[in-house]
Amino acid sequence: SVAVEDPKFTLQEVLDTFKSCLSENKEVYLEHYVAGWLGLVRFMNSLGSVFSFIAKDAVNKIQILINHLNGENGAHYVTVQSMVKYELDNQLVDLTKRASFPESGCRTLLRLHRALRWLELFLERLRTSTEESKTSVMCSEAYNESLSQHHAWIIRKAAGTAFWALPGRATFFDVMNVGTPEQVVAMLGDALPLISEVYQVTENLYAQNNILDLP
Ligand code: 1PZ
Repeated sequence: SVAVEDPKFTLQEVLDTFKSCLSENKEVYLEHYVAGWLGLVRFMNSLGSVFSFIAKDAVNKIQILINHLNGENGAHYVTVQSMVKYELDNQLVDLTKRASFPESGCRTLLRLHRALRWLELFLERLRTSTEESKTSVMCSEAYNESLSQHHAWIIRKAAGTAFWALPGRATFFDVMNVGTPEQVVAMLGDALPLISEVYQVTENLYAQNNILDLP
């Protein structure tokens, strides 16, 4: 597991990455956003192989964004704001159906953005849960309230099946590697407003540009 490879790996570090995402004038740095996601994927992989099909899709999308960042137009991809402007101004986004630009930064990031909302809802449930709470229930409730609305039936079915393989609350807290349950709850209380702000800034940007439904 990740915890064995890197004894310093904790979910706190991952969530802290999202802290560095926002610039003073509330722009979202793509480099840090991507780094935050890579950390989440590492965490997800440490939960077991059942989640690897989910992690694989996330990794594909992270890689697409890294390629944009490292590409010849990388300077336009420094922030999510500059990315959206650059791709829209230059007609590099498929707006109605997937055709010429299946790997636009805008449509790719939108998928991670929607998943971030799931994460926010799930972690908030975890934060306010009790010892008796079931992670699978918290996870599927959060999913049904967010990401599932964007998924086809077959994906929803597969996701629902994977949720039942989630470790219980106590194990989940251990894997986070943050400390006692009380410390986990406190950490989540600190981290969630930051994730929420990154989500909201991105959501507003996409809404203003009318690109919340990119195919
Ligand atoms: C800790 C437990 C993990 C539960 C994760 C809950 C989310 C379930 C999502 C199931 C996604 C299944 C695989 C691929 C789906 C893709 O079709 C979609 C749309 O992309 P497109 O087809 O349009 O290119 N991909 C996504 O919605 C992105 C999903 C990313 C999931 C990341 C989960 C983050 C986990 C963090 C762990 C703490």
